[in-house]
Amino acid sequence: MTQKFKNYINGEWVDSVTKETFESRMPADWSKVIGVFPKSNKEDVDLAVKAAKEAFKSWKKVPAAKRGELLGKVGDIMVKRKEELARLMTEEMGKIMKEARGDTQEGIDTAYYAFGEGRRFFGRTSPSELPNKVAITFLRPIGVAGLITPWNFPIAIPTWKMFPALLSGNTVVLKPASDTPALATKLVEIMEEAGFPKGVVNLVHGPGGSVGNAILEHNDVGVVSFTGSSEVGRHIASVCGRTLKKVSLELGGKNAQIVMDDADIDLALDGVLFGAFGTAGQRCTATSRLILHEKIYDLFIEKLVKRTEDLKLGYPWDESIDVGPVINEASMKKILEYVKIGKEEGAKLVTGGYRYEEGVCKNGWFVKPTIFVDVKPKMRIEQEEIFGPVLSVIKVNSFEESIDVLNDVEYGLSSSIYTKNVNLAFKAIEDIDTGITYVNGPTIGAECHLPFGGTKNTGNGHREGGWTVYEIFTEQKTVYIDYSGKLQKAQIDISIEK
Ligand code: UN1
Repeated sequence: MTQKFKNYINGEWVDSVTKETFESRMPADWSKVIGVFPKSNKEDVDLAVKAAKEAFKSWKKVPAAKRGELLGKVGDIMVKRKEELARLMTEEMGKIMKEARGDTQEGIDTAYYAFGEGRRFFGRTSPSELPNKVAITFLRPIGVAGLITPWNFPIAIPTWKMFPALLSGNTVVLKPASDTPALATKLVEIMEEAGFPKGVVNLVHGPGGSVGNAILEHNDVGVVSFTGSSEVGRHIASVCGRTLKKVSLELGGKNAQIVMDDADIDLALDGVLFGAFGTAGQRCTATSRLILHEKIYDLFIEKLVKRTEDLKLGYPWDESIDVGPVINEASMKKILEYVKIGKEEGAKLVTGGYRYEEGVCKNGWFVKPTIFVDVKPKMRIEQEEIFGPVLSVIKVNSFEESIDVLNDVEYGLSSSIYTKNVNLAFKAIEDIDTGITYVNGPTIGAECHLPFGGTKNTGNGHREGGWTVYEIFTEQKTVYIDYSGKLQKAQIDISIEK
């Protein structure tokens, strides 16, 4: 019997108003249905926002330390259910078991960070420019937060947004990706078990076109946070511009790893294999370009191709597997379309480049890890986000050229340089225009307590993670307290009393 899932609105598990449904299936074996979910629309969003708006009245009054304690409890439950969540993630999203545990761990880390933040939800104090007067700032919640999350980190990213939003005193309406609704439901079940008051956390399943847009257009939603493509991000920003909502966007990437001629080659190889083919290349932070110094180019490629061909594809819940499927058929087709484009552009395909259908992989969306060499800057495969296991290798003859090539894309999320030369490492840190730079590490693997986000078309200037995500979900209140007992005029009473 196929499991039927529901929306969570005002503390109740409910069907959508229309009673329409959609399915979630396994990318590793498309014949298997994970469950059936409500295909919601604007009316469901209206109910969720109404509940969230009502709940906000009392939730904002709960002390931040107490809100944090609930999130700490969420972390504790996630620790207990880590294996179960990870296993479900291999089934519903398709990342391999080790990475699925990592994704869940990132959610646990985010919960405990928020727990701690509850006791250091600090404002500032400042002397006034006038005597006998002081100024204080407080962090305050915004109201209802509309959160639209992707499928590639189906536990971690909803926690990145929900936990700081809630700790800050907002209530939330979560619209998770339609490819991973069961995982979002499990997370909300855990939050229900932890004991959030009704209406504080709401979950509405369904398509971006109806549910997502209804959230963006709703007058009672005060802040929106979205992770996904730059194309959708532009649309979200324009609606939020028109409706004057605060909006935080985490969008595309075209991340590169540079390997200089003095680098530890085997270390750089381990890095690019993990960065390019981990999560089947479906991370915003994935390494999709490898920029090699000409002196090590041939040797590096020879070793890389061999190591890539050794990667094992199969069911992601099988612990011996290195690469799982991509998320769905449309995604696989898009990736294979880019392979075609790469060949037409004159890049040289040295391994992979096709759908892999051997053994257990026959019923899933598997793409053999793919490498193009002799890729030239400005080729489409070098510029556009592919979101799959496809790596473009570019040859350069100097450090300066490697930085120019790295920077010459519309995105600026993550980057990496392998070198033993400390001067080059620091120059790279200074000259690379991305939000994140790794030295002697791959482009993936950001930690939850540090700012996460990118420059240029990767976003609109906000940073999730760490302390910076709290800037997204709060308003500043500035308070002036005058204890002089007389009218003092700022900017006018400027003379110093003798
Ligand atoms: C993403 O792909 O949107 O840095 C998030 C990493 C992970 C998060 C990726 N911790 O690779």
